[in-house]
Amino acid sequence: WGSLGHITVAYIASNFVKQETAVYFQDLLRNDTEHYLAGVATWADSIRYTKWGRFTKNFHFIDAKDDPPSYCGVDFDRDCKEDGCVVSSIQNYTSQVLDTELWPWRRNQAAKFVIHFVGDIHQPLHTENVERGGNGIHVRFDSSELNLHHVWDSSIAEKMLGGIHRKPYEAAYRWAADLTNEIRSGKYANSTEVWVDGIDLDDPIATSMKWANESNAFVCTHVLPEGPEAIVGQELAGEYYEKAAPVIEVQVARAGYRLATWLDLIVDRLS
Ligand code: DCM
Ligand code: DCM
Ligand code: DCM
Ligand code: ZN
Ligand code: ZN
Repeated sequence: WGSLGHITVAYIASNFVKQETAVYFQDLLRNDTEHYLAGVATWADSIRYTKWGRFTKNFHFIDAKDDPPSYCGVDFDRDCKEDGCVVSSIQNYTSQVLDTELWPWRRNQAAKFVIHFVGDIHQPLHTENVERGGNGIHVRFDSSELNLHHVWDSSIAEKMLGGIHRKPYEAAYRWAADLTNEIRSGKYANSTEVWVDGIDLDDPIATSMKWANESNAFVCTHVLPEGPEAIVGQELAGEYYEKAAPVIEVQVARAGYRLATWLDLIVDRLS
């Protein structure tokens, strides 16, 4: 996701975590405001192009070698690269947050990675190999020439919220409040149990592979419904956008709610 998506996921999570969880992460992240998760949600993107942060560049996605739209599916052994992927990274950095023998700055950094990667795994194109997660597919969106990955990371969400925002934190805060209401008492209220069914802190790989497969299934149905060739050069801000918007919404909502549950499980384990 772009900044808007990540910050929204973080604000949703802060709306659902237990009080003890909020206190714990406010301490670890050294921020006792309501922005303690949102304020670090994009940090992992800010370091990936730096020299010291280069090793994390593959941690944001898993490249499923599937064949959309006829076959979708992620396979950990087939698709997670030697030096890691979003699934192995959720496991690795979760275990670092849980390891109280590590230096606080390491656990602080690990928490920031977990907050970010639980968001990314819910972006369908972060679970797809075709054209580097759609980065190599040129499309149009409200007449701008963009790549398909960017459209799913940012453009669709920005259009949903009425355009590109000068203040992403404020836009994200409001979007998170809306989605929080939908989760608490609106269209997602009956889904939350299923969203966290089987979530298991002792098996982060199985847990996040479930999230990855669910996300990747949208590549066949909504991202590339007619395959990678058919979408090249198409204008996506019309009918395509109308079908994609609810997918973005549910994926951001799920990511936020699951992140809250994951952080609760971490704090339960530590106390
Ligand atoms: N933030 C922002 N705009 C807001 C609220 C928060 O840019 N309306 C950002 C600034 C910091 C982080 O969130 O990166 C923490 O916010 P605060 O300065 O309120 O602790
Ligand atoms: N940090 C780091 N490398 C270090 C020491 C600290 O990446 N050798 C982390 C700690 C925080 C982040 O960088 O997560 C920014 O820290 P601060 O907010 O204290 O500047
Ligand atoms: N990305 C992805 N899958 C890939 C390569 C990249 O999901 N195989 C993502 C990471 C960034 C965006 O695409 O969100 C742009 O990546 P880069 O700048 O590395 O091309
Ligand atoms: Zn992306
Ligand atoms: Zn990312």
